[in-house]
Amino acid sequence: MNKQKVFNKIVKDIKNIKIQGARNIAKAALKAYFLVPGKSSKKKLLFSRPTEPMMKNVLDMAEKGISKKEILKHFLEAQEKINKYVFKLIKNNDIIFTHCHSTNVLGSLIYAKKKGKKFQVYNTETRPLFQGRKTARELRKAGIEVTMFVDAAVAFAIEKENKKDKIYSNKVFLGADALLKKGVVNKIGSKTIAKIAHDSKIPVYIIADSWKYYPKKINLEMRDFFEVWKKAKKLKINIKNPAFEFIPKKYITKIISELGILDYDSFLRLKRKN
Ligand code: RUB
Repeated sequence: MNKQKVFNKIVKDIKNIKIQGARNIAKAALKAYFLVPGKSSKKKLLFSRPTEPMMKNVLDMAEKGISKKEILKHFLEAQEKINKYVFKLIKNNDIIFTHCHSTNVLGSLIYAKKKGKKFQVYNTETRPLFQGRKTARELRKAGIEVTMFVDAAVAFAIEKENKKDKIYSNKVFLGADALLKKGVVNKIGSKTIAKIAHDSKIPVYIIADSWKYYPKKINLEMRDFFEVWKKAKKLKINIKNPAFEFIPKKYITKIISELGILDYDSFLRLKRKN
């Protein structure tokens, strides 16, 4: 395949969520950009998923002449630091609740398991595209006990009330697509999860590479109806399929990035200083 064809395939795979999650998207976009550099390539890539500031941040760096190797090195080093911070947070017998598929979350859970922590994970299916299945598979492959819930069972899995058998989660780990001034953006469903956890006094940790920070407003992607129900159009039924939502910082206990385990405002202060 020539370079342009590979570039087009990467754009298509990002758009169709074959390549998903902020870090995988940023890495793939970087690969595509170095195959076919230039303003129009950057525009096409950014258009493929409009709620991915880390993709924008790395493409800006590439445009300024920072090498691919240097950028990729950051991802690796950031994850190693995140793993060590998350390790400190996980206690034996924890039940950690997560949503969608986040490489920052998964990487740190797998690291903790390898280093001997004993915990289990509750996760959601993450409709309509079932990224939760990918999460469950990867966790199982690493030997972690996983229990999956339909998205509508979030309160059941998290709330403490009436749970004599103690099956509720005691920590929530969410990834992020964008780290904004007033909170974070992550997969649709994340706000409900964070609110329920907050109301039940269960800590909500955002686990994310700090390069997802973005000081401006971003658009929240609205995806096609057919991902939810192909027949809807024929039946004249409207479908709304928002991909992401905003989680206000009042629901966030701490953010864990390569900069440390910080409350959200301290993270912002540090990020601005950088
Ligand atoms: C993925 C998603 C992930 C973040 C973080 O959504 O919401 O939690 O992107 O991922 P989608 P990572 O499947 O629609 O891309 O930690 O891998 O950067």
